[in-house]
Amino acid sequence: MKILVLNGPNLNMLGIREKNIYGSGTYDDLVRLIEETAKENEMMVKVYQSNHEGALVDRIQQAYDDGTEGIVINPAAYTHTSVAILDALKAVNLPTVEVHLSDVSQREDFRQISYAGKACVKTIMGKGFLGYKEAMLYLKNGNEKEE
Ligand code: CA2
Repeated sequence: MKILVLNGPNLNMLGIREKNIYGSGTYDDLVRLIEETAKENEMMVKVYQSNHEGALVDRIQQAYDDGTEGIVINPAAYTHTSVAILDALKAVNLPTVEVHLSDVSQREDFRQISYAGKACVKTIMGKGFLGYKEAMLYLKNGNEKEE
């Protein structure tokens, strides 16, 4: 299975600040976990991070015709603002899992809306880096691993 993992703005700063919220692992540590998970589960993965909304939209559109079979996305702050990312996810119509490192449901009011989440088959939050692993396994196996 070929999947795309997308990360939005500031996630490249992981492990540098706000460790109390996002943990002490760096972005490189996260990419390593994603690549190891892919290898262990015979998946092909591309990982992409951008601080730019349009670049994320472009990468989602690219997934439409490059053989991608599923998307894991943490749109970061664009989660709560971006109709463009929502529309791109709807346009490509690939199974997509939304991941958040923190439990956004317990945070500020402005984080309570997720536009991207409206196009996702599942949302995983508050599990740190392991949320990405769970999302990848969900795309591969569906609910099977969750019981
Ligand atoms: O919990 C998540 O994964 C979030 O998507 C992270 C976003 C936030 O805007 C969402 O509401 C929830 C922020 C990512 C910023 O990451 C930083 C990493 C290090 C230092 C500062 C920010």
